[in-house]
Amino acid sequence: MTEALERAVVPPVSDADPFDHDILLDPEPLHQALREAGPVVYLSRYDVHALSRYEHVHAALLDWQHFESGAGAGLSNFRHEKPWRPPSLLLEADPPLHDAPRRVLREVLAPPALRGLREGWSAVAEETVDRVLAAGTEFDAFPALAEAFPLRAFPDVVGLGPDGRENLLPYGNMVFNAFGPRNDLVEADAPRLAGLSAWVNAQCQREALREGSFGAQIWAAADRGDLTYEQAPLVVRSVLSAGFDTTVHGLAACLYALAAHPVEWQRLRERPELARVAFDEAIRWQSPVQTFFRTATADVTVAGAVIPKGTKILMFLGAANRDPVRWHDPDRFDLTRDPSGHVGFGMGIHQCVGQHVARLEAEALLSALARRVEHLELAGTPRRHPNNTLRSWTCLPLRIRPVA
Ligand code: PQP
Repeated sequence: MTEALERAVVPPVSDADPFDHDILLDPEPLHQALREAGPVVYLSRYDVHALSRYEHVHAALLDWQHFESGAGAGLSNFRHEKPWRPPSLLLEADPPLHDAPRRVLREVLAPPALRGLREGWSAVAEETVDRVLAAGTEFDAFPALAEAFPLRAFPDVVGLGPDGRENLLPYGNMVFNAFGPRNDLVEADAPRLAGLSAWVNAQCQREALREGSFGAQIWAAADRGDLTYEQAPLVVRSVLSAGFDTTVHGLAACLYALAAHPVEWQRLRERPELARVAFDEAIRWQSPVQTFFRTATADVTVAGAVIPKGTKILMFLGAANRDPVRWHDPDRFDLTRDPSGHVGFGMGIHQCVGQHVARLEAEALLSALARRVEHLELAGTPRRHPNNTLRSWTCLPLRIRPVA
């Protein structure tokens, strides 16, 4: 035996199903068990290796040369299985193909490009909060705030017409289920797949997008030769796939965190400039995007364990974001900590290109709420909705005391 083989570590095996409903609804016990079992755990049900400690998730996200996205960011391996739709030029691509679409979208969604949105979004947020307050002191914040605000703020900016916007969230829900195994959640989406895809694909066409909008700017990049005309609609599709459910459930996570921690709500009211920290801490604490896969481009050794070439690696972002080795008192939602470095937006070349949009939405909504609401608390048990990737919500009952 060679020395290298003698030193190879055989990773522990788990038959847990991370995509089981009960685990999707309450993933922390599995996360803890996986982190404690070892840096690499073999998940026998899916024939994949899992990473759940911060150090190893972080390192894998940075190492795109060994952990590729081009074979799909879900369980399905695009080298062997036909993807359910043409692969994303951003999420499901590697350099060099990834570079041009990424550069174009980064410029469209960059902080300077978003500056002009702040005032309008603050007004939309105030109006959204006012409507809620007019209706009483107890309400379901999931539809009334977490869904309502992004759907009022972002579709116009993307350039969508008025019709069919009710398809946005179901389409995203389907996209995020599709990264998981072909389980009951994917089956449940199947009847709507063709209809939702047809609507989304139609909105990606140049004629469907308002002049000057983000969508139009993506097409203008094709006019400049920064993208091909075949690529432009797919980059718009990425915005439609990624831009709605993510912020809806991210905002829901943030509202839940603040309602469940009244002391932190007071802190935010006293220092409204903490809105962005509150959002990032909520992203760390809840990890709205729970998991993504990569594929090994070679036999890759992680902490002594060999992950065979061509196999999938499941990265538990939510587990890394609560790794006690990286975070002090990780289960605590705490506005006095510095949450930067969390992997809730990923890390490395695929790190969320929409994160500035998400933060601006959160800042607008939280600021409007903090100005008008003195006290915030849960008025009942929040309900989650299982999704193979997104930590999703369906009901978030809140009780508030408005500012006198
Ligand atoms: C979490 C891109 C990004 C964004 C796509 C696509 C879909 C989802 C996401 C995941 N995503 N934040 O279709 O290009």
